[in-house]
Amino acid sequence: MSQLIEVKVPDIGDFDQVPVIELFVKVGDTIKVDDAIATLESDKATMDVPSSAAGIVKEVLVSLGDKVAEGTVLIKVEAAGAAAAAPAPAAAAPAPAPAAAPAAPAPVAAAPAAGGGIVEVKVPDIGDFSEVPVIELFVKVGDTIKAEDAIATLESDKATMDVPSSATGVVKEVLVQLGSKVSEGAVLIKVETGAGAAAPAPAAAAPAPAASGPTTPLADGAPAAVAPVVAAAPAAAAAPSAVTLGGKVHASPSVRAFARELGVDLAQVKATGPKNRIIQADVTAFVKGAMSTGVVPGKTVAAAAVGSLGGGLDLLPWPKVDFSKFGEVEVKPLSRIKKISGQNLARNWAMIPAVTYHEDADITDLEAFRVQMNKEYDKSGKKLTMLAFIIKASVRALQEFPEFNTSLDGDNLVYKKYFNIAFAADTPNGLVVPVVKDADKKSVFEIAAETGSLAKLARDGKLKPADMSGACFTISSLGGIGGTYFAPIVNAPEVAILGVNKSVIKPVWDGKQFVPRLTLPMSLTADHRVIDGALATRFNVYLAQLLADFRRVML
Ligand code: CAO
Repeated sequence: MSQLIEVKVPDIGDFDQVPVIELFVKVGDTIKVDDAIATLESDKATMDVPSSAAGIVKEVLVSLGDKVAEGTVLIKVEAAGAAAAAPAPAAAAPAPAPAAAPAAPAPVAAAPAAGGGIVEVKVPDIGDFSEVPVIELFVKVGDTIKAEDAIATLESDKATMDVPSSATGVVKEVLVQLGSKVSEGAVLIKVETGAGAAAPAPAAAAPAPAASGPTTPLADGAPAAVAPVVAAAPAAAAAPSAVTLGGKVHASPSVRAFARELGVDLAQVKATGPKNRIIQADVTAFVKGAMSTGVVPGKTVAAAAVGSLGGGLDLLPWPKVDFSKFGEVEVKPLSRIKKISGQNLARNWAMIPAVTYHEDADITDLEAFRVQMNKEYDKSGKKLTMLAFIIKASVRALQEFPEFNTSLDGDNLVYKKYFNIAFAADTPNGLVVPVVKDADKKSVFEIAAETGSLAKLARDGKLKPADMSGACFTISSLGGIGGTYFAPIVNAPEVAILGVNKSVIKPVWDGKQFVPRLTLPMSLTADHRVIDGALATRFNVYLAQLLADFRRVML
């Protein structure tokens, strides 16, 4: 039996009215216990609020920028069953944070220094945690740092904490390394402070010994904040090898975990969040840019099969607009086909330096022949389509211009000796691209019959993966609809695609007079890495000649 569970802001210590700076869930999302729901950020701390419930998000009660406090309901979750319910005792009570995060930013231990000297920056009170691994180190010997600069990130299996410096000065010693396990009081670094730049420690007593007693509160209450973040840290979080650890970056623990999961070096990611903070969308945009360009700055996306180095697209994140502010809207999910083809189209559009070349083919005689043949074969059930003639002519053109029947494979060009021609088929669920295999060995009648049956399978959603694979060249025919010219997107790893629109009678000068000719508008898009403009135009001219006098196909 399902039940609605309210996920609330847990005890966040002294903080009140903290703005929501990131929201990770939307209605309909399936979430697990500990999944990060939102990031809250005050001027002193950043906190990820994890879910206390598993199930489907039914309501999101906050928006970006909303100010929340302990007990504010963030989302309502429909639990799949009792087993999926939150560890929270009751929906009415504030969901406790899974980790015993410090109730408020704990003051950083800073050994005092008078008028300059060596200050030890220690792990502050981090609540119940001990032996917490250092997963990021932001400073090295010689760095000049300011009070509040992040020194290190500690991460247990339940919480992630940035430890800021309590001192301004020059780093003289770094006493921990990645993977070191630390507890409250452990000295992380020693900082040489200049006169007046020292930590605002109360007295010029002797420097506190390493791992000495309790932390010393900052005398002026300066924000020596440890970000008491309760993060959905992955179990393997402490494995720093998964990430290229770099310079100082500002990101919430969940964003760090997300980046780590994808192998992204946050130092390479452009921040668009408040106060130059990296948000999840920035990481996503970085990965998309890297994948679409094959270029990974610093080569730190381990999963990407990268080509040569160069500038990334450096795209802005996709704009998030609340359209309902401007009028009534209805949200419908994209079809599965659209989601898959959209990704392919985006990659092909972004990665292929494509140029589209236009040509008109005079199909007056071909159309007359087609109409005549269809009359003659009327009773046989056979039918010739213009698309089938175009496929047949294209095969001949591919044989004449073998570069069009290739695929790029790194620095090699793979020449195909077979002629499988794909055609775009419009279906209620989106565009699919079935393939006529070995079109060189088939008659125009056979091709017409096959495109007809493949198009029907496409419309009925019954195409199998094998029906859509192995293409050498694609034809996109909008001839049954209209249009004049368009710029089709190359269907990678093919190197060219032919688009055709509706044929129209046009006046054509025959040397003495204008004569009406049935003209087929052709748009050939080719990958310029393989096919240059002269070759593409020759291909188009040749194809137009074939269609103008189909006897040439036999030559
Ligand atoms: N000029 C003029 N008329 C044409 C024509 C052309 N270039 N091509 C087709 N026609 C006519 C046909 O002769 C047919 O007329 P009749 O019914 O009188 O015979 C009519 O238009 C409808 O043809 P059709 O489009 O249904 O059939 P087809 O064999 O030409 O095309 C298919 C089949 C599957 C390619 C087509 O149905 C289709 O889905 N086209 C859309 C492809 C598409 O979306 N491309 C865009 C991809 S990029 O976003």
